[in-house]
Amino acid sequence: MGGVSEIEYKGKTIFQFQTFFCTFATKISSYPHFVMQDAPHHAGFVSIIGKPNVGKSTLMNRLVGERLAIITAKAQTTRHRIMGIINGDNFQIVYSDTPGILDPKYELHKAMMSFVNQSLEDADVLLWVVDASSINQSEVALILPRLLNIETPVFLLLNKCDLCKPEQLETQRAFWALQHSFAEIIEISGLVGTGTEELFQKILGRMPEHPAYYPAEDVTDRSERFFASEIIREKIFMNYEQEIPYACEVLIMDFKEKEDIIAIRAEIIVERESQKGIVIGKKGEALKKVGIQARQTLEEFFGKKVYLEQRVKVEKDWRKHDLKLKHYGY
Ligand SMILES: Nc1nc2c(ncn2[C@@H]2O[C@H](COP(=O)(O)OP(=O)(O)OP(=O)(O)O)[C@@H](O)[C@H]2O)c(=O)[nH]1
Ligand SMILES: [Mg+2]
Repeated sequence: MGGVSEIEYKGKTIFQFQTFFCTFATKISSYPHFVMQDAPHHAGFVSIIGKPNVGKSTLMNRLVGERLAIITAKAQTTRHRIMGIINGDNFQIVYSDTPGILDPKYELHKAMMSFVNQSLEDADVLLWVVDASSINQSEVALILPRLLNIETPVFLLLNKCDLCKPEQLETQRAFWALQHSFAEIIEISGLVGTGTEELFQKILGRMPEHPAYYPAEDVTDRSERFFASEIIREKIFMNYEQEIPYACEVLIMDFKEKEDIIAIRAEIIVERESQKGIVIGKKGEALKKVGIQARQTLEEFFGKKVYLEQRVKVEKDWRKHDLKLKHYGY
């Protein structure tokens, strides 16, 4: 089940973190086939972009079939580029979930937008997700200029179609067709699964002939510590209102996996003393609730019992400090 193993391949050491249902491994730059295959192999990168809250993370989880990216009803949930990898007999698709595109207001936003830019550069296909249940002209001005100088095919995805009447979808389709020469315009619902099989087939049809980029067992490029911090952050987003979720960062100070339990020590960083009080709550009740919810999801994710210790710490205005952000992995 759990544990870390080392694999030696052509002088390179690949570390594998094995859990109940996921395998994480570091990328090796060009990963050749272990097995000779008759049919050509196709592989490529697919980046999922769009404004905040349109359903990018929900879609990636659906396409990968794992709950990799955290999802909440609040905008700006995702702060990093997270890869989700699927493998078939003759293909590998490396999806990237990205933070929602916005006008940066502080350094954290700038770092988030640099992750978006990176994912635009290396994509073989771009999935631009929009919320078809609410037309928003501003996202055209915000996102379209980024696509004008790239030749990558762009699929415009009319997401949340489960919330739309057929006439509304027709209006949306006509509106978006006028904005750009999209390779495809497809109605989908990442939540329900409508249209996602058709989408997958169309993505597969665009994958270049190429060997796999990652070992076939890999599901993501991210570490177990990363997912632990994201799961705790998800519960913070769900339990607090207004500025609190945005002022919080979660650092994993310790991640010790034993045979029957994982012991995790997390620090929740806030920007001000007043926020610390709110996060902890009266008699520690608010933080306790976050802890209970996080532990439950962590146990589901890692397939193991989890002992979770949380502490809240103030790092004044961390969102505006380059150095602190670098230290936190941005
Ligand atoms: N009805 C419906 N809701 C959806 C669909 N896809 C996502 N949602 C909901 O929309 C909200 C935002 O979903 P996310 O997947 O977190 O959106 P995101 O684009 O990743 O958001 P950021 O990370 O903030 O940029 C959540 O409440 C989802 O449950 C869909 O197809 N239909
Ligand atoms: Mg997201």
